[in-house]
Amino acid sequence: MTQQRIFVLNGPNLNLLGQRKPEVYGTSTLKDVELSLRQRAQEYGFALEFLQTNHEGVLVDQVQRARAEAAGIIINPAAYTHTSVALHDALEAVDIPVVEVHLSNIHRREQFRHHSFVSLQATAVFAGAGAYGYLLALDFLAHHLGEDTAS
Ligand code: CA2
Repeated sequence: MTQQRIFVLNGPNLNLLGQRKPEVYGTSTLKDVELSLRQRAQEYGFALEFLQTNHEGVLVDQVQRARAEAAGIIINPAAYTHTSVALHDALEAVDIPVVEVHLSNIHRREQFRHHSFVSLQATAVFAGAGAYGYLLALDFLAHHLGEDTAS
């Protein structure tokens, strides 16, 4: 049986994770996040595609790819969360579960971060759990997709 593929998409500036603003975003680097996700994905038997980009169009392209190639999407769209109708529209066209992740609790922050275009299309949202939110997202997908066999 071919492994189910999960796309993990990260938006602008998340490559800086662990280098600045630890009081807001924690001390884990994006590489740390990727490694812990890969370990957990292996336990579930998922194949993981992990990407960070600073470009909105690249995120849209990857969401369109995921339509055909993935069983689920985990996405931290970073600042595009609050601005991108293009991402909203791309996600609207996918039939697979979409889990939105934010390291910080966007609802405790500035007003402009309270609205998410992505949440309108998300199956589930995790915000404020730090890097652990990505693992929660994967656990949720495993449960949602009926693959919850990790010990
Ligand atoms: O809390 C989150 O995960 C965010 O998606 C992070 C975005 C922010 O625009 C969203 O409102 C909430 C910012 C990502 C930038 O990450 C940095 C990490 C370290 C240093 C500077 C930026």
